[in-house]
Amino acid sequence: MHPGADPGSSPGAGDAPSGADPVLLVSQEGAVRVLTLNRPQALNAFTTPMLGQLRHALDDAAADTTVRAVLVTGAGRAFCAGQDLNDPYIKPEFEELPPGSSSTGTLAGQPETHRRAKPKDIGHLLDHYYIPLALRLRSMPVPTVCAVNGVAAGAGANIALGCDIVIAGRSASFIQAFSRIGLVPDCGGTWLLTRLVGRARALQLTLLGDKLPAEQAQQWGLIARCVADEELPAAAMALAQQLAGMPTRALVQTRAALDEAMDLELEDALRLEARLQSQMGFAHDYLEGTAAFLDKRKPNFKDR
Ligand code: T3D
Repeated sequence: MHPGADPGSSPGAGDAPSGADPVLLVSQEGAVRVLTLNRPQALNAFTTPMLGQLRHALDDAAADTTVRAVLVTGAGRAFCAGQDLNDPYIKPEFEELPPGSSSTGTLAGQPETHRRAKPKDIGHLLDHYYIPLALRLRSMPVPTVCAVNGVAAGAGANIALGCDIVIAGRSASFIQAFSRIGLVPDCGGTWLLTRLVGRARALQLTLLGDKLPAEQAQQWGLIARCVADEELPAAAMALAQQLAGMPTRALVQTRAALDEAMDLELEDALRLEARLQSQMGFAHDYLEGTAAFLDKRKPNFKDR
């Protein structure tokens, strides 16, 4: 697929051949849309078709008014190992040079040959797949939960951290794997990590590329919760169902206000809160929430 093509619209490397397991599973439990990354043989590493499908599935969830929360998780022993390094979009390619040319691009462990790397702008993958995906996730009109069921590396870690509430199994871990292969963090890692854990820890994670176990990730404030592996599916679903029963529009505006407040002076943050509170005050869910409290009954929230 070429940059600019509609992501997810045509098959490509890593896509499921017809009859094979789909690379993304989509299901619904009540008002919770569940999206499961499904390439367990490659630790759910992202291929371009998979990235396109994930984005389309988020678009569908956003457009479907029966959906009031989204739960993202992975099949098998990993959440996601980041970009599939075999994907032709980013895999380095070399061309042989005629004898006598100056040799470039020889890789360690390979015989000395005359070859050079073919120029390839791997940043296109970010422009056409990861940036739209990360922005889609952050602007979902419903709350998002990520159940990290195993290792989350590279873009896989940052897609997880881009969700509103991240809950991980005890055996899960987070790896900013980019520096290990000569890349810089992407998929929002620079923005998210500095906000979540501060500059010192963000630098430690991204420069060293070491594995951060889920328990430590929780202690650092990188994720919200860490539970026993066997409790993860039920705990993540309970969380998503709880969010789905809450006043969706107020939750989503809260996310937006928290993100914006990071870059605001106190007075501007106070004024933003007042503006949003005015809007919420006219909405159904505020009237319902206060009426239910006063009537001592369970509220029935509807706004999205
Ligand atoms: O500009 C751009 O567009 C670039 C965008 C980049 C975004 C990124 O995400 S860059 C970072 C890419 N990810 C990585 O570098 C992580 C690579 N994987 C690993 O380091 C390790 O697999 C893990 C630490 C995640 C897990 O290790 P372990 O020992 O539990 O599993 P394993 O044996 O390494 O992997 C199991 C299989 O999954 C294995 O295949 P095999 O040998 O059984 O056939 C392995 O090759 C495959 N796999 C794991 N990660 C990837 C992968 N295959 C393709 N791409 C992967 N990223």
